[in-house]
Amino acid sequence: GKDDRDGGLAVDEAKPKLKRPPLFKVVLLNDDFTPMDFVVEVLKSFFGMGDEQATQVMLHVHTRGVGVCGVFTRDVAETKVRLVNTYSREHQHPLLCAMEEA
Ligand code: TYC
Repeated sequence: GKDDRDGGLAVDEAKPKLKRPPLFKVVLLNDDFTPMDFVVEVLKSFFGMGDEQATQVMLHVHTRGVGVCGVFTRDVAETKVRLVNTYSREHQHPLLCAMEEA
């Protein structure tokens, strides 16, 4: 009860449900073939980055192998991954986008 005689352990104690949703990192993977300019355009178009940040992230992926494009809820992350991979395939580039729980 709210007088806390039960220490908040009563089975009828309703906890306010304010849980934050799980978040997912959307990442780009490096490859040997996708042009750097194409990766920069993807980061600008699908992730709202400016020229400078997009170039930094692209170079990070190029040198480290993987890099974070952004952190989103599950549905948004899934949609970003699908849109980027479809766009890359349409342009005959092997660029891979993926998601992982943050
Ligand atoms: N490694 C590519 C090249 O040298 C560039 C590249 C960067 C490709 C990032 C994919 O996610 C990537 N042209």
